[in-house]
Amino acid sequence: MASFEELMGVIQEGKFVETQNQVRALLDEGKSPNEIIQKGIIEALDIVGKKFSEGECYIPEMLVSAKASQKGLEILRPLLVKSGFKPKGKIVLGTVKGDLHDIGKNIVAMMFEGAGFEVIDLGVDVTPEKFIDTLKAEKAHILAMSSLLTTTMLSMQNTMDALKEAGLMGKIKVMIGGAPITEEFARKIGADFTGKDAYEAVKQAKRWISGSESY
Ligand code: B1M
Repeated sequence: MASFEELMGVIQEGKFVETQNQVRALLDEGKSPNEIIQKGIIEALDIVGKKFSEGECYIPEMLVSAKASQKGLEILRPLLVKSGFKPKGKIVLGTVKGDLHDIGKNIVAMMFEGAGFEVIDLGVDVTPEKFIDTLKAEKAHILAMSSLLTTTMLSMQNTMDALKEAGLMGKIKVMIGGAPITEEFARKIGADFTGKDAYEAVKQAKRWISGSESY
């Protein structure tokens, strides 16, 4: 029988096949993709992160756990991303310059897509220039930036400065997120919203696009 504890265990051990087997088994038992992400994948990575802070594990271990999580997410992706309906709005998304963490960003991307948005995912280590060029070329509605490191939060500030210079400030909505991001920081750099998780991010994007909040 599968359990969230089992899934967390195999992610921490970096076992790819077992991770996928546990995810499949949990789905078979009726667990939702969201529940599996929250109670299995994110919890497991939190433990790995704590161990890393306390010197109980090192980067290679963190990396294989991240890879195992991605293997699990591969199975959940098609279930989260429905297709065949008209996109509600266009979102340019990426992890900011200097930052290579992409698991949270990928979950946010899947949830946006599942909610009917068209997502242009620029990947990781995205420069302000790349964000701005893509926003212009794609005539996007929302800029969504992710950062997991306190050091790369500055790249968000730099992207906001580039947005102002490009004359796009106020014309598109800006959402930022990632573990170190606070509402205070978002206000300080002039972002419109900070999503504490993927669910919050989608809820806010829907509000903007539906016009229920000024846009
Ligand atoms: Co890194 N790492 N890491 N790491 N890593 C953290 C972030 C850290 C907290 C670990 C720790 O010390 N406890 C720490 C940061 C400390 C700090 O800055 N305060 C850290 C460090 C220090 C580093 C390195 C500097 C280590 C080194 O080299 N010495 C290095 C930096 C590399 C770089 O980016 N330049 C590094 C490297 C790595 C790996 C490559 C090994 C790997 C990443 C692999 C990958 O992403 N492909 C890794 C991992 C796995 C982690 C931890 C363990 C897990 C991150 C994760 O994926 N969490 C992490 C510890 C932790 O977070 N507990 C840690 C799960 C994910 C679903 O959550 O991304 O927060 P998260 O996303 C959430 C929300 O934040 C939100 O929604 C998501 C889903 O609910 N969200 C948004 C995210 N983006 C959003 C955007 C939105 C809205 C919501 O709108 C746009």
